[in-house]
Amino acid sequence: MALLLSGSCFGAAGCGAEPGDDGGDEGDSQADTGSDEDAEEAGETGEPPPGAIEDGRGVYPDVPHIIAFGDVHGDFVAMAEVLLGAGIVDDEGHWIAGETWVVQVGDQLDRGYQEEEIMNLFEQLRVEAAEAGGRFLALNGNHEIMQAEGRMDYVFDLEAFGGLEARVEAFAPGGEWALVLAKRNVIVKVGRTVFVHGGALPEHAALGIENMNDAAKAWLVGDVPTQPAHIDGSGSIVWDRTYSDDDPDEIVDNRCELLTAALAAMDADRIVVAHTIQPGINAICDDRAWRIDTGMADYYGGPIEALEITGDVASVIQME
Ligand SMILES: [Mn+2]
Repeated sequence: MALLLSGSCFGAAGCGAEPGDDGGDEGDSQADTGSDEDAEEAGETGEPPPGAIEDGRGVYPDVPHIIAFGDVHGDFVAMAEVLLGAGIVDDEGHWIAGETWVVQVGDQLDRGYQEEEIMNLFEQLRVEAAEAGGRFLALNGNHEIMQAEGRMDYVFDLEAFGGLEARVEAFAPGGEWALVLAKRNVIVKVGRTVFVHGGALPEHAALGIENMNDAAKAWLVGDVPTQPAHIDGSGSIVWDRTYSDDDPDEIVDNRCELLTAALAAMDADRIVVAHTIQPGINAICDDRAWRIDTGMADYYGGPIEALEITGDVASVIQME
C-alpha cells in the first residue's frame, strides 16, 4: 500500500520520531490553515493543540452510521490505514466522513513512536468532524489513564512529549496533556451501542455513564485528588477483560448474563470493547459484545480492521 505508507504522515502532522524514517513527504508545504499551523507548532514545542470542542458527557442520540476502531499504540501508519481504509480522512489527513460518527476505543499511547502525532491528529479530527456534522470521539483507555497515574512502564519513545520528565508532569492531573485527556470520555453510548476500552460490568453500569465520565474528568483536570475506582486497576472499565478474554483459565462463565444486566442498566443493546487482542474483530453473546482490538499496531502486527454500525447492523471492515 504505497499510497498509505507515503501519505501516512499526512504532511504537517509529521512522523519525525519514527526510527528509520528519512523524513519523506516532500512538497507537502501547504500549511494553509490556522489549525495546520497550530498542529505543526504544537508538535515542535510539545504543547497540546487547541481544541475548543469537548465530547460532552458521553450519552448521545442514535446516528445512522458509526465506525469504531481499537488500540493504535503509537503507530501512526496503522492508524492511517484504518482512517484511510474506512473513508474517514483523505490522504492529507482531513475529515471526509461527513456526518459519520467515529469512535476510537482507547489506547492511543505507549508501545510506539508517533504518540504525539496521533494525539494531535485526533484533536484535529475532533474539530473537523464536528464542523461537518459528524463526531470523532477518542476514548481514554488504560494506557491513557496510566499516563495520568505517572506510570510510564510502556513508554517506548523517551523523547515524546518533551521527554520522560516533562511527560510525567504534562499528564499528571491538571497538566497540559491531562487537560486534553479530560476533554474525552472513558465510556460513551451512541444510540443503543456502548463503547468502552475494557468493559462495563453491572456495578459500573449502576454508576451511570455520564457520572463515570464526570468523575474521570474531575480527576484529570485536578479538581478532585483521588482517582475514581471505576478507572483504577483491574476491576475498572479501562482494564476489565470479562467480555474479551477467552483464555480458558480466565474466562468468566456467566459473562453473557453479566452483559445482559449491564446493558439493561445502561439501556443499551450492545457493547464494543477493545483492550484484549483478538485474531480479528468478532462478537460473543449473540452479537451483543463486539471485541475490536486486533493488535493492529506495529508492536503486535495484527490485522487492520474497523467495526461499522449502520442502523442496527454491525459488520467488519477489513483493510487488507
Ligand atoms: Mn488496553
